[in-house]
Amino acid sequence: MVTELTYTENIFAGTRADLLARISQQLKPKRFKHVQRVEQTAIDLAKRNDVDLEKASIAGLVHDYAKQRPDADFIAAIKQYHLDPILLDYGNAIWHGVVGAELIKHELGIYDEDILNAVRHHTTGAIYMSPLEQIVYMADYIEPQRDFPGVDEARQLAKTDLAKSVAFQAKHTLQYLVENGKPVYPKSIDTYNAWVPQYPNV
Ligand code: DGI
Ligand code: FE
Ligand code: FE
Repeated sequence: MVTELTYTENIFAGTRADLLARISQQLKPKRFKHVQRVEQTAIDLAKRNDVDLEKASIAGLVHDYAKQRPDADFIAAIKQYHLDPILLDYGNAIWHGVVGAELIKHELGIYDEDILNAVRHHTTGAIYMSPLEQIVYMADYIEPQRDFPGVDEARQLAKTDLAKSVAFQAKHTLQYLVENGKPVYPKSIDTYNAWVPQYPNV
């Protein structure tokens, strides 16, 4: 069952349908469906963790807003908004969250810092993540179409112990990056150190 929240908090200047229309202009159909599944998963986790449902809905819907933007848009935004120039050494995988949050702020007029941080941190995690940030990080990882070894364990953990599930994702994603010889963004290592040793058996 799809939850279509009625927005009342004025976080976004429009209805949920208005927000969906803005996002659908940015994303191909497959990615647009993904963000709607992440929204629904985030709402479910928000209910379980007493987190604001409207924020979960908006954060889930916008988390990949910038995923299909050309590299030039991100490079321009890194310079225009004086973001850390180290970002220039990375690519879309890191930019669409960290830099995407600035595009969401300026293009969609969403200024809620908890939502913006949830977008900024949805790929790499962070040392500190609010409950909303943890929810978006996990919802993206476990939405119903995700299929990888361990996803069912991640889904179970996310429902019962959100912080422990964050540790699970941080550990397994770092393991995946190392095993595949991918560059590791330093903040991904910070996330690992901050979350995993508390749960050594995840
Ligand atoms: O945008 P999505 O595909 O929905 O999901 P995402 O934003 O969580 O991106 C997932 C990908 O990002 C996944 O293939 C792992 C990759 N990733 C996560 N941390 C890092 C990373 N890639 C690199 N190169 N470095 C990282 O630290
Ligand atoms: Fe993403
Ligand atoms: Fe995503």
